[in-house]
Parts: sequence; C-alpha cells; structure tokens
Amino acid sequence: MSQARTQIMGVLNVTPDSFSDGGRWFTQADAVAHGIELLDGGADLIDVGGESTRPGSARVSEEEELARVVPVVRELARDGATISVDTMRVSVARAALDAGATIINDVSAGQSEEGMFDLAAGSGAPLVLMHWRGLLTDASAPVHYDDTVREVADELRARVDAAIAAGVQRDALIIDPGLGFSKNAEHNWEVLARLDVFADIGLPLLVAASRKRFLASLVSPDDPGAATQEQRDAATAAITVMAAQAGAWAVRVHEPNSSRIAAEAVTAVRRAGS
Ligand code: PMM
Repeated sequence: MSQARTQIMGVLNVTPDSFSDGGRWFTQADAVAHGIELLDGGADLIDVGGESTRPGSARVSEEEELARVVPVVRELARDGATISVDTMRVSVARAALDAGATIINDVSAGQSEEGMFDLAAGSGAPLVLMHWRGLLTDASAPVHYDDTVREVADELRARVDAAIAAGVQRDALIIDPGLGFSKNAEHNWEVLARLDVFADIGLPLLVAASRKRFLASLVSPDDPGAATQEQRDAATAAITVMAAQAGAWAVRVHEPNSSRIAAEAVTAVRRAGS
C-alpha cells in the first residue's frame, strides 16, 4: 500500500499527576512546554486531554476539564501546532475547537454524550471513534470475547454506522481499537496481530499502545510496575513498526522520537520495495 508516513500523535495529558508542580498556572505552563517538547521530538500533532481515561480513573468536573484543556490548546494552536482534543464531553470538545483544535478524540465513541456526533457533523472536524465496551465506572469489570478481533471490529463498525446515521461524514472518521480499554493483555496482542482487519474497515486507523500496562508486563512479567519508562518506550516503538506496516494513519505516543524513527524506517523499507 502506498501511503504517507504514519503520523506521530504526541500525548499531552494536562492532569495534576502528569506534572510535578501543584498550581494550575504552573501546570499549564509546564503542559505547553511539554507540548513544544513533543513537537521538537518529532510529533506531527498533539493530543491534549484534561481527564485521565485510564480504566478506573475518577471523572473530573466539566469546569476543571475546561480549565485544564482550553488554555493549553489555545497556546499550542497559536504556535501552529495541529491539536486533537481527548475528551468525552461535547462542551470541552467545542471549546477546544474554538481555541484552535482541529480533531476530536472521543474514547467513548459518542457513547458518553450523543451530542458529540452533532458537534462533529456541524464542525466537520475529524472524529476519532475508539472501541470501548464500558465507560469509566465499570471499565475494570472482566470482559469476555469469543472472537476478540471480529467482535472489536464489528463493534467499531457499529459506532461508525451510528456516527454516519447522526450526520457525520464518513471521511471525517478515524477508528481506534482501544488497546487496554475493555481488553486484557491477551486481547491487546490479538488485536495487534490482526491490525489488517481494522485497516480493512477502510478508515484512517489510530493505534495507541504507548506505555500501557500490557507492554510493561512484556518487559517485566513478574512485576510490571518495575518496567522503566525507557523499556515501555522501546516496546511502544516496536508496536509503531507494526502499526506503520499495517498502514496506520497515526500512533498515539508519549515519547515521539523513537516512534518517529520507527515510522520513517517502515516508510523507507516500503519505498525501497516498491
Ligand atoms: N488511551 C488513553 C487516552 N486516550 N485515546 C485514544 N484514541 N486511544 C487510546 O488508546 C487512548 C486515548 C489512555 O492512555 P494514557 O493515560 O497513557 O493517555
């Protein structure tokens, strides 16, 4: 398949636990500085989120999420960065678009707030639909699949159909199998083994494995918590190779440089072989 290089989406979580300093102003300044670092490190776009969507996380209030996200989006967009906003709230997505974001990343795929489809339809902004069976409260409940890949792909297709039925243009949709969301390590590896099935849905594919627990378990099986950031990033770059080979539109990563090099290597190999 001839296509452009897989894009590198840098993760910018504007949450207090992501930055050492307590005060909001400093947190924002740190967040903007980190966004610039991600761009300098090779990120093509930045995914700004103000609410941790790690399974089991408590939700933050709408006011708090707005206060965390909007100023950071505004400042980075003013510097010319391409920004996606990682939110399940319509109000936050709308405010972020007004502040200069151009992509909506909704890990609930419009299931948290149906108005997300209306916003995407009305604004024309590309919308990431991620696969997830539960919202935050029951995300830690055990999940069962008889056929992981088929079910995840079918459920994603259903969200695509729902978005289109609500007026979103098909070519504004991006799909993401949601590694770690309603999926244990085995499910995640099964999904990664068949990225071709997701690519065949025919929409841009986003793969977001970065630093997730199943990668920590790979490098440190007896004590995943002991896996270092460098080890998780090495595993992440390996996943970037697979994603790029499968023709993914983008990978969502915390450390952009190694993934950028990985994606460029795949592009070089593809060019040499064509
Ligand atoms: N994972 C997290 C947050 N946002 N967005 C998409 N589209 N896909 C993901 O897999 C995803 C996401 C949680 O990871 P983090 O806490 O490392 O940001």
